[in-house]
Amino acid sequence: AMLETDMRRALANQEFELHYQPLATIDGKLAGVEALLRWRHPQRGMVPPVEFIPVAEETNMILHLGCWVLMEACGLLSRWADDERTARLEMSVNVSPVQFHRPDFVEQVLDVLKQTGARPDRLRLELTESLLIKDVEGTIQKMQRLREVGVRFAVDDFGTGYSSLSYLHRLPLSQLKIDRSFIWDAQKEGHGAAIVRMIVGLGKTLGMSVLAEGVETPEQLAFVMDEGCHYYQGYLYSKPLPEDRLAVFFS
Ligand code: G
Ligand code: G
Ligand code: MN
Ligand code: NA
Repeated sequence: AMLETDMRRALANQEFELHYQPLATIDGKLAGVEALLRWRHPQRGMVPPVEFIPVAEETNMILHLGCWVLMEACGLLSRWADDERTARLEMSVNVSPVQFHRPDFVEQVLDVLKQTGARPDRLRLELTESLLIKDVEGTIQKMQRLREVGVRFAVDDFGTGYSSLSYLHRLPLSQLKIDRSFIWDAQKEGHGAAIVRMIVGLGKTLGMSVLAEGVETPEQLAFVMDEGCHYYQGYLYSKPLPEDRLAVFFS
C-alpha cells in the first residue's frame, strides 16, 4: 500500500503532474480542458489516480494534493490569458469532497486565484453528486461565495449518484457532465439513451449546459449531438495530454 509519506515525498520531488483533456463544443471546437492528476512514480511508472486518490483522501494528503492541483491549473489559466488563442478557454478542476468540506475551502480557492492571477470566470470546479448531498446548506453557501466572484461549477459523473431533483435547482451549477456509462449504454439495449435524453431535458429546464463524457466513437458523438448535448469529451476528440501537446488544438 502507498503511504502518506510516499505521497509527501512525491509532492516534494515533483513527481505529480497534470494532464489536460480537451473539452469540445458539440461541433468540435475546443472549449476548455479538464485537469487530471498523474503520478510519475520513479519505480512504479505512471500511477493512475484511482490507485492513490482514495489513499490521499483517507490520510488528508488530498488537501495538499488538491491545493497543488488548483495552483498548477490556475497557473496555466493565467498564462493562457495573455494569448488570444487561449484567453477564452475554460479550466475544469476535480475537487475531492474531503477538500470541499473543509471550512477554509473557499478561502483556499480565492487565495489560489489571487496568487496566480487567473480569471475566476474561466475556472470550473467539478463536484460529485455525493459531495453535493452532504451538508446541502453549507454546500450552497460555499458555492455561492465562489459563484459571486465568477467561479462556475459542474456535476461530475452525473446520473450515477443520488442527487435529489428537489434541491438540484437550488445549487448554483452551470453544467451537468453525463457519466460515460450512459453514453456507452445508449448503443446497446440499455436505458442509456433514455437517461441521456432525460439529463439533457433537465439541464435545459435548470439553465445548465450538458456535457457528454467518454465519447469514443463517431456513432456516440452523432447520438449525443442528436440528443442536444452542448459539449463532449472523450478519446474521440482527444485523450488527456501534457500541456505541451495541447497547442495543436488552439486556433
Ligand atoms: O484520469 P483518470 O480517468 O484516470 O481519473 C480517474 C479519476 O480520478 C476520475 O474520477 C477523476 O475525477 C479523478 N481525478 C483525476 N484528477 C483529479 C484531481 O486532481 N483531484 C481529484 N479529487 N480527483 C481527480
Ligand atoms: O470522473 P472523471 O469524469 O473526472 O474522470 C475522467 C476520467 O475519464 C479521466 O481519467 C480520463 O482519463 C477518462 N476518460 C476520458 N475520456 C475517456 C474515454 O473516452 N474513454 C474512457 N474509457 N475514459 C475516458
Ligand atoms: Mn471530472
Ligand atoms: Na466524470
